[in-house]
Amino acid sequence: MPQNRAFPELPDSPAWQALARHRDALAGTRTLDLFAADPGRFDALALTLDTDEGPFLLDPSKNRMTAETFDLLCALADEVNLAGAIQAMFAGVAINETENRAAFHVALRHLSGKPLPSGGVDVMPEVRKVLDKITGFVSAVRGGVWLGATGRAVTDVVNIGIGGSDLGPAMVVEALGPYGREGLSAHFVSNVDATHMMRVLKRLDPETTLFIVTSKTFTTQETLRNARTAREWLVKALGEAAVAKHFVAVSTNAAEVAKFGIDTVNMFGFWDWVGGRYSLWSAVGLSIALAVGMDTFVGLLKGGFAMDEHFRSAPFADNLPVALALVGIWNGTILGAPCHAVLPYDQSLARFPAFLQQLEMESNGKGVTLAGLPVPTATAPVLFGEPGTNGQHSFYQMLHQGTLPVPADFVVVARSHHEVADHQPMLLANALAQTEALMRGRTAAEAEAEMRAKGMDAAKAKALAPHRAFPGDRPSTTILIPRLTPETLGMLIALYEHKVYVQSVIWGINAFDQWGVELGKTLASAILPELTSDAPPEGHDGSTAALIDLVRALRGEESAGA
Ligand code: G6Q
Repeated sequence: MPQNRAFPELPDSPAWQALARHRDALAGTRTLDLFAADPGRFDALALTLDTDEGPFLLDPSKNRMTAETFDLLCALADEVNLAGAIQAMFAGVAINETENRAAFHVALRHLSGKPLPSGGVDVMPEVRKVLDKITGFVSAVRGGVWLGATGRAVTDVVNIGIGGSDLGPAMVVEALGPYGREGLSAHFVSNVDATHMMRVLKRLDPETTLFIVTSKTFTTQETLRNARTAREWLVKALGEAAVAKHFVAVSTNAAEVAKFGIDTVNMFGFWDWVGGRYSLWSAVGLSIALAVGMDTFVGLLKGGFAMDEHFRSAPFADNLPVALALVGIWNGTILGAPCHAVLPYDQSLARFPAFLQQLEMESNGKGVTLAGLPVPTATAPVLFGEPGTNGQHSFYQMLHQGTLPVPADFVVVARSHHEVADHQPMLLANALAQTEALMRGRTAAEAEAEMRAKGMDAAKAKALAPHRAFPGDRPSTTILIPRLTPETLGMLIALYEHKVYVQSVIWGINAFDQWGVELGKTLASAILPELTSDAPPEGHDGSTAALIDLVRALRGEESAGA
């Protein structure tokens, strides 16, 4: 971390204050020195979880932290009763307090066969009923039994949804690409910008296309607009009667599904205790199951379940989600890093950072505690990322030499589904080298000596040295996955879900609501009719009123000229 930044003030509790003192004591220490002082550092700090493919490993040792740091962070977890919060989650307690409901996504992948009650009612029979319905439907579609209105089998599935009803399934379908089947493609349309829909429809044949309208509420403006456009496209080609064979719904709102014109026999339900961004494990994952098959979808659930069992039972010191969360608290809240990069070294995980943007920033981008008071610490950092090695040729410059500290998670996959020539060793070498370079850095003297050794004249080498120096000591965590399978992907997603929950408990905030998305929606509803009206826009600030006028004028010119 750049050393010239002032550390944030921390709350006045014993655990936070102990961490503040520890932080000050560690301030002059470099992570590399910690390795030099303790040859057993990696073994002491790295955590693993067994999988069929080999160990799933979390290595936090390249963060400026010691075993004592973790002990103090665990004391903080005890101070906020994290153990009780984890228990509450698995007991189906209404931990989403502002909406008075459970956040019970763990039930969706609870494969033990045992009951899992929430509010005294075992939810598993309902969960299994929907899973059975999905299994039957997937088998009918993939087996060519479910046919379109003209008797042809489905070749393309289009998920129409947005936010939590899009990002998870889209990310997983891409991640599990190697498990997909020739002849059945999944597409995702989310943006209300017609360009998104049109680009997808252009490639499709209505006779062989199945639309899944995925919306928990079935009132989401963007999704309903897109669904109507898709419906019009289909009806134009095949007639009204075709809708029944080409549209299914995933929702909790049967009345609105019926109103849209989808027979609720073809609706796959879920429950209010499934939050949008935690819903890919539910019927919201129908597009996943169709794209990669039911066995693969169940494999994903198994991976999530394995991480759940670990999370609820492992002591904090050995607990991967807890450790990942504590590293984030240390780097962000305690050392003051405002950003966080997630860098998957696997092209299949290209959408993982986008998925995490929602998971982390919508869950924990909050400024008010559960008690309605201002949060006294920093909460969710700005999260961004791109797959390596592409990111290296883009924004890594800032990670290495910028003035803002950016702790990073390197998600590294050892064995590829495409072991072609030496692509994979090259990818892996880059991943490991980046983590090493970020920590090690290079002094100006080293840079100068290197240039001199290559024959550069002394004055030029001296002048260039500050530009070619790297401060180093930039924190990173490596998550090493043996191979990206349904199970290990499920583990990875659940790892981050639980990380987010742990952090929310430490910050005292609700990870499961998203009131911050409401205001913009309300104002958009007010502006929409104004864009097509002649009346002067009312009740807006000067900028918004002028922009409304200008947009009207520009669009008027456009239609006049069309
Ligand atoms: C996720 C959010 C949000 C939601 C979308 C779509 O946690 O709640 O992203 O998923 O707004 O909502 P619907 O599924 O109701 O259309």
